[in-house]
Amino acid sequence: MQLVPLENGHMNLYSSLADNKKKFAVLVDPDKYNGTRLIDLATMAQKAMVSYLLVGGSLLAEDNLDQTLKIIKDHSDIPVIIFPGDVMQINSRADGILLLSLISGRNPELLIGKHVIAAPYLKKSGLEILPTGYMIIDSGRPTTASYMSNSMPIPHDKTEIAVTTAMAGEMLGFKLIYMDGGSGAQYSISNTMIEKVRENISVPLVIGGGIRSSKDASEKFRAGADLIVVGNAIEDQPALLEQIAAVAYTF
Ligand code: 1GP
Repeated sequence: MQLVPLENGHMNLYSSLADNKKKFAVLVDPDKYNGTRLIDLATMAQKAMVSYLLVGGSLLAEDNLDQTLKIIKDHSDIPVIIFPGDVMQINSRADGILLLSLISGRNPELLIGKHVIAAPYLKKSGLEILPTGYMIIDSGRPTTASYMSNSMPIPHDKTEIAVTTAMAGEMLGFKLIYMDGGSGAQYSISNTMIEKVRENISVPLVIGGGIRSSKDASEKFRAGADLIVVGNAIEDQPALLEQIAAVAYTF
């Protein structure tokens, strides 16, 4: 993948995200990968030409983010995007950060409060900021994301709520819409919901949570996802990484 370097040396992630090609990101939870396991993952991701590595988590119990980013950067040149669960997860070793506003919820801290606290640090970080309308969709069981956000997810079958929320997010100026079942979701977001949201917005659509096979990934791409994010299934079965990367390149 060809990325355009910016003046500050970081890559222009948004242009790559919006180029209408299907993308695949592996979610790296710093609590779950370290040492050889992380090196193996970075090496495998490099070989399979994974589009991005997303690093972060709704709750990090270990203080491993910096070391995780360092190891990844030492072993691959895949663009790294922070997927922050908190303002503490800002780190200049990455290339960019999803600046998430939880538009599915009504918790003001996650809509704007944390962003005000983070803004000066983000400005200094040199990270490319990706303003993201983040939507948690109920996917069968409470997840860390749904619990930690202190907000109610959009019900799995309420497609019209997802559509109108995503539309409002785009109108408010978010550059990406990320619909997430949450890490470890029981089932992934329905293809119908993805199709309808895709029909009604024009910014890139990110889908994650509960994707456990290349067949699942393929269905989500076909329904209209531009970027698929997979975490848990690859932690359990690393070989899936190559299979899903291959699927993304068939579109
Ligand atoms: C969670 O979308 C990501 O925020 C990935 O979820 O770990 O279930 O793949 P999984």
